Amino acid sequence: MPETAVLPVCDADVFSPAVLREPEELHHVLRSAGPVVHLSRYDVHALARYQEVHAALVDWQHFESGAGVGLANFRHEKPWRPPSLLLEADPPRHDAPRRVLREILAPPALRLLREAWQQTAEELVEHVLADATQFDAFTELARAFPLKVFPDAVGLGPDGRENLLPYGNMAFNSFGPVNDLVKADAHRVAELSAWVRAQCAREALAEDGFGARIWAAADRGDLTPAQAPLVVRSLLTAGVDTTVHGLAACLYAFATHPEQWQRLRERPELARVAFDEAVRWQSPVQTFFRTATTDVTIAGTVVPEGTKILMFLGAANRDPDRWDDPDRFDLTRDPSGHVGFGMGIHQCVGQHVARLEAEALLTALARRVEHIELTASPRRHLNNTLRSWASLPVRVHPGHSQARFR
Ligand code: OVM
Repeated sequence: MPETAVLPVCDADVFSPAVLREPEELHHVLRSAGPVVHLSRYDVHALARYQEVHAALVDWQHFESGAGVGLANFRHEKPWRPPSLLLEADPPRHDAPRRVLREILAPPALRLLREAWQQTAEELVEHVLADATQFDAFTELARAFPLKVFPDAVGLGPDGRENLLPYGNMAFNSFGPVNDLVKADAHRVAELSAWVRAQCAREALAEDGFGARIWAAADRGDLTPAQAPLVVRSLLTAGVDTTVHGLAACLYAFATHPEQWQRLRERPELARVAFDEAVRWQSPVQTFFRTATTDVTIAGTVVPEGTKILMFLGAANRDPDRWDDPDRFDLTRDPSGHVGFGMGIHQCVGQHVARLEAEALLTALARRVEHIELTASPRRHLNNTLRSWASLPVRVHPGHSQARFR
């Protein structure tokens, strides 16, 4: 019989402000400690190496999502909202909602949006540059652009869109412990949830958006009428903050790696690779949990049935055993295989939407900007799950449009 491995223990608060602000040191400690680490403060197990994170992500039979993908165990604790039919469900319940949303957000279904989004990106960049060459790239670009295109694509009405980011921020905080970040927003849970719920109704949605297509799936019998609003809710929960902070990761990467910006300007078709490399490098979604469905052995350690397992996507995405020079943001590497969008049956269903947004914004910017640099330290916004931003002060040198862009 193989010897049982000694389980390393880490007593750090992995959701403390210091860790959320700068997680790299903790990631290094956890990867070095062993393939599985007990986090004594929360009594959960942690995976931070690429191999184990990847293996857990693709093994939904042993690592379930239905007990919640946050710290709270839905077997014992009442969730703060009805569980997501996608994120917080396992096969077979997960399958129909997933199939429906996958079709609606697949590349062929997005082709019609491409030109309009490119145009919107060109106008936004033009407008920002006309105003100033120094600005906040987080608020003016990374935050502004998704809000210009995504709510319209869903078919949301005009009122209350300012609730989208606060709702997403709340949802992503809710995967962590009930710390100060969660408490700070507690007074808005009812109001924001009610607004989101109202937007998910058929009557609230335009006739030609993602939302209407979800309701059409219910009309065809591919979803029940009770499932449709919850699938719309997934779009509103997972589709805004993620892309905002993903785009911010790109802009931060380029502002701090001028030679990579030159590479993108020379070859704008690298925009999509650049986005994936930025997602690998920053991992906008840092962590998710699973729950062990049986006693499960991970690298020689038996993890008991019912244990919450915290997967550090950001640590896996910089594991030196998987990536050469992992801390480098580098457009010449192949970032595919990163777990920033997860992996397996729950892998981000909106990733093609996110890539399309990134491609539009980055190419519009590359066309007009020769150089982008930080003018002050960027400010992080702290969230229990998202590696997020408050500001990204930059100066740009507008350049002449290059021939290859015309
Ligand atoms: C959801 C969902 C999916 C992915 C991420 C997420 C808040 C939510 O289905 O509601 O984060």
